[in-house]
Amino acid sequence: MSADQKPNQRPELAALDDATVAQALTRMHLIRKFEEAAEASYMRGLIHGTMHLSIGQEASAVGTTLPLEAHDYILSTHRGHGHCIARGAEPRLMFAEFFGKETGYCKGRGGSMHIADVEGGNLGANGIVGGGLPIAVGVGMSIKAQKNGRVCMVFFGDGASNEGAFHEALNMASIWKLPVVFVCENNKYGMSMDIGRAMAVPNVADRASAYGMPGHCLDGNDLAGVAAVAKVAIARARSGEGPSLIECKTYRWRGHSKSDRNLYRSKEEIEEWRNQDPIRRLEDELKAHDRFDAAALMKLEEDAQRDIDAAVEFARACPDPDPKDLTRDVYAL
Ligand SMILES: Cc1ncc(C[n+]2csc(CCOP(=O)(O)OP(=O)(O)O)c2C)c(N)n1
Repeated sequence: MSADQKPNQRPELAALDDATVAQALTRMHLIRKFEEAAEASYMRGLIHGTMHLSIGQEASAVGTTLPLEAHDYILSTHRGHGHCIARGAEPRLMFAEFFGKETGYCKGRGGSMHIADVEGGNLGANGIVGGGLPIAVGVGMSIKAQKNGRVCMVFFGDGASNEGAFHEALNMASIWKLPVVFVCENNKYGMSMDIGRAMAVPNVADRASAYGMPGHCLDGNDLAGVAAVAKVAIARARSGEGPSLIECKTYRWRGHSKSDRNLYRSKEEIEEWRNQDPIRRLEDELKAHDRFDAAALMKLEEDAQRDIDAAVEFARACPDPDPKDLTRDVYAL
């Protein structure tokens, strides 16, 4: 039976065929397992510095990128592992980057916050909050000048939307009708700052009207709903009508970074959002409509876990960079 023949499904879910849903679910599992393995690696002293996990935000990363085409671009943030995987990055090359190995996406020189895979359409993550926004405007200008029909999707947080770069980027992208999709992952906090104390309007998406573009405020834990709206925004960008602003309301289950003691939010709040787990929500809906049975869903999860375990082993076994190559890719103009 094809997806659109299944009874009583929301149109957003019915629009996704089984192969697409399986791919989306696989990527959501890969993100979750990647983050869990990253956390475990940190605890075992395998990586240094810090990292920012996006457990709980999987539907936003996967749903928004699902309608992108292979030649489209994304730009990511400090909380970017999920965006890379959603765009199809190979976890073993990501772990190699994470562990600072020569085989990583950026030869181990970038680490967690600077994974780029230009050939795969990922123009890079960014440790500067809001840093991707003006870059997206530049990419949009380049796409427009080259008339190559591509789209650039840029991710940022609710905190970043209070920066000047956000407002300048949206304004310029709009007046020049650039093919950019702005995706705000509103996880309620910028470090420890609750969004209610940082913004004068209730929704980031409300700001779109000031820049003459559509603003979509979404349940960011609903994969199918996010994908449906992203599809509309991507089509608008590709057809030359200009940018859109999508706000995915979601939540990070973990602290901001490894130094976060989580003193600014309650256990009850965290528990409430854990009950809206985007992966389980999708699985429950698929089961309710007899699209996948429990065994098929379990297999997708187990396969993802196996891939992540193998990725960690691959990366651990890779050689460290040779100190004599320290300045190899350093240049000055
Ligand atoms: C320009 C800039 N200012 C401050 C910081 C320190 N900083 C890192 S992450 C962060 C919070 C970002 O919050 P948000 O944009 O909501 O993203 P989230 O961490 O919630 O995903 C801050 C203030 C930074 N990296 N860059």
